[in-house]
Amino acid sequence: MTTPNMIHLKDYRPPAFLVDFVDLVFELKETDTRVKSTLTLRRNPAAAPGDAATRPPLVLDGRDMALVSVLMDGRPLATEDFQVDERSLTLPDPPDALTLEITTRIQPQENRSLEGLYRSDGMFCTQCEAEGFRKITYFPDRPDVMAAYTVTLIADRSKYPVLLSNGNRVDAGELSDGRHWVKWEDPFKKPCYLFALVAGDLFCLKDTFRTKSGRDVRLRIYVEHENRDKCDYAMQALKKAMAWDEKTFGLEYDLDDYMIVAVNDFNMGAMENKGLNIFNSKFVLARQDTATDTDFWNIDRVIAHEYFHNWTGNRVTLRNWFQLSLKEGLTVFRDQEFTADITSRPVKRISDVRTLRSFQFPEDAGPMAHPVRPSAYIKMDNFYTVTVYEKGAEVIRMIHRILGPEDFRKGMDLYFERHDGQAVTIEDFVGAMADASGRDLGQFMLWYAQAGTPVVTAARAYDPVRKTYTLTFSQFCPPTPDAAEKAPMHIPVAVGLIAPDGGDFPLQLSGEKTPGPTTRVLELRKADESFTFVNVPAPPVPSILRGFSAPVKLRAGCSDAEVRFRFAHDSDPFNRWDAGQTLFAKVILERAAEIRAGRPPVMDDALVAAFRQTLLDETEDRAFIAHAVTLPGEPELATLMSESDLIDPDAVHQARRFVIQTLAQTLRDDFETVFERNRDTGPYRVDPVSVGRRSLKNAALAYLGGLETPEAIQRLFSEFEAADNMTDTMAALTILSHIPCDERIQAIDRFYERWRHDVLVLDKWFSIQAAAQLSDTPATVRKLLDHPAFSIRNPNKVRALVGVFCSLNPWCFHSPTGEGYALLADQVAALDGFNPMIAARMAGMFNHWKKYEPVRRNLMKAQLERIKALPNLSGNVYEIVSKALA
Ligand code: 0A1
Ligand code: ZN
Repeated sequence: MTTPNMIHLKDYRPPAFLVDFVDLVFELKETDTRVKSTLTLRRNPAAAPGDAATRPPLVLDGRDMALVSVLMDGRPLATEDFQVDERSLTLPDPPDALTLEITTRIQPQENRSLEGLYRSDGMFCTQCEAEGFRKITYFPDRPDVMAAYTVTLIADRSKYPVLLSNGNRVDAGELSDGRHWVKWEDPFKKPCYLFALVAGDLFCLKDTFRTKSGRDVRLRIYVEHENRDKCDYAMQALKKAMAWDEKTFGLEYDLDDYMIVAVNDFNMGAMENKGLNIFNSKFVLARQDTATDTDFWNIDRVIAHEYFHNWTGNRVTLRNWFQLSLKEGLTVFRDQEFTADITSRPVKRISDVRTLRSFQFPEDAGPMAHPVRPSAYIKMDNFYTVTVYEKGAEVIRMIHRILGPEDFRKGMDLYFERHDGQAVTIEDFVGAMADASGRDLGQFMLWYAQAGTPVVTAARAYDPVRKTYTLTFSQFCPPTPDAAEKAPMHIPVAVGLIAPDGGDFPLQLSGEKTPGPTTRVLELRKADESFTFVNVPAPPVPSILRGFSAPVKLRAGCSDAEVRFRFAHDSDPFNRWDAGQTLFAKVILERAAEIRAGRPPVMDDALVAAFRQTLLDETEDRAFIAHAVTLPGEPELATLMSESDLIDPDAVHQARRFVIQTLAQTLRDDFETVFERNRDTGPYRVDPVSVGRRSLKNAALAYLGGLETPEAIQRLFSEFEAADNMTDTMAALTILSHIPCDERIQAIDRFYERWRHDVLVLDKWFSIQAAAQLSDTPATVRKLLDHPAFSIRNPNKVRALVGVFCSLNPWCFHSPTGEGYALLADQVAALDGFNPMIAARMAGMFNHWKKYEPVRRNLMKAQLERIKALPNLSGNVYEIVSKALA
């Protein structure tokens, strides 16, 4: 194959033509949809004009469709006046202002890529971000071309009674042949990636929201009729998000209608199309018996995320795709804050950092490492990453921390005041923050330009005579494929000093007249830097990087005793949790080393004591305790192991199991106590207290189940049978799924029988089996690929079975037989023919092959080479595997 083209940020040029108005008419038919697009275009005054000979042509993007006709200013174009190829339609010498009427034909029924216009179950829907609009009609498909749209949808009335597009419904009518039509108008200029349409026979849940200025917004959630009783929670989530954005950022909704449609076939989580969000049904549909606590909170999170995009993404959009984190990092930060406010702030922080460390840190240390603002891509779809989203949110969080909440809010206000209605860059955002606060964020911009996770080392010195305490930091950012040398960054490090009695010392930096608060943000800017605190009466235990104030790896050089002390006393809940994780990881990796050396592992008694103290702490939030007694997962442990050694998934797995079982045996009575104490007999509710109780109860159950005794198995089975909600059902079933026994098989079968008609619940059924830590899991997953309820066309199914197996069950995926690897490569090959985006996501699971011991490394390499040699490989997969192999 020919090597696909790289697109570079440095090559960005403003568009040669702007589009002011777009009128679209869709005649929707399953196999042959006709799209008539009327564009009002003019030369962009801001683009390089060129002279008569070099005036840029008008190039419209388009692919996978048939061109029926092109009219310019009402007259058919002669064939010599334009060119069409696989990727574009070009008018070499158009006038400075023109209208084009372009008619195309597309085949939604055949579209399995789930971008552009496609069918999901019985409905039509669209997905245009990033570059799907070009599969609908010829258009300058780039986010800096913003236009006002009118859209008319024509379809069979009985099959498609509901016809939706962006903005306001302005007109409708009947046709004589059983078809009807609806016309929509979106008054806000938008890039074409925010265009959407939906047609189907759908149930509609209605509500209203009164905005702070007193306008009533009509809220609508559209779902398939069978799901009508599963959308109430999503509606409440939407109203919470709308109220929160008004209160927190003063941002009000701008249209009279807000619509959400749930579809089963969707490549990502959801999409923020103006006024018409399209959602993966997994983030809309929930009932206590079908969805877990995590599912409910994910609905809050994703509904809020898409709603928040209306300002951060839609009203102010991107100049080019390199700026993706401008909308995504900022919107993730906003949804994180929302969740923190409606649930528990410390627990939310802990779970976000868990995600960051388990997925983003490895990405930043692997072949796909890229800055929060990438500088080049082959396929933009490959850059919807944890780096752009989650690290991007961390970068915003650091600005928030450096400026403080008031100045951050002023910066947001200034950003909207300056840029509403524009397509802008990350510089514009950071510039507004700098100007509103008077802070210099010049060096801070490196966070957007440098890939890799910085390592911050802290050394300390206490002077008992002067009563001073000096912290000396050094920072180093490891090389990544894009750059060997990195400059020092501007890193906010929140610090506290813990007194011997467990309380915090007030902090007074040398040069300050009076002591300040007990947590201070130190701003590192140099490779090496010291900060001295005065009036420190006794040697403290330092608590560094409180609240995980920067996405770095901290090396604080603390003794085990100091870390245990922080695990018991740190007033910062994040650092308290983190101290526990540090202890657990160390203990597990030491046991792994013993196992590899052929020595029997031995448990650390001090750790057991510290664990017990936390487990039984009744003063703390239960959700926090549940996190604090949950050991780091195998993926995170593998990453830690890779920092000093090659990864041995067997040793990691055995060591972690050994620690779990030892804790379970030693603290059995305590786990029983915690389990009983947190049984909730009241009605199911999704408030933070109830969720916390359930999570701690189920954490205790997991340890007790780990004993694998007949009584433990019986208990799990009866918990599974008795559960009145999906959280408890899944908790018991998950624990049982790792134990080879008849009850396991029975429970899995019963679950299937009960839920065989619910596609979303069946995803859980697939995931449970894919995540089971049993030696025959690779074979089971193979078999499940042929199960009638599995469909490789449905991304949720692929993620539930293949994705979960490869990313959440490393011990089985990395089976030294290589069956897991072959299975993944087969699926990549099968997917690439029709859904390259999902194929590339799956291919990315091989990214860390070089970090594994030689047997596995070679097996993975062979599969990567096999994929790379496939005929007609997509650009998406090519980009991933060629980087992995480089
Ligand atoms: N903007 C969406 C994410 C998204 C990206 C691409 C998609 O299709 C390929 C769909 C959704 C968000 O951040 O929620
Ligand atoms: Zn987003």
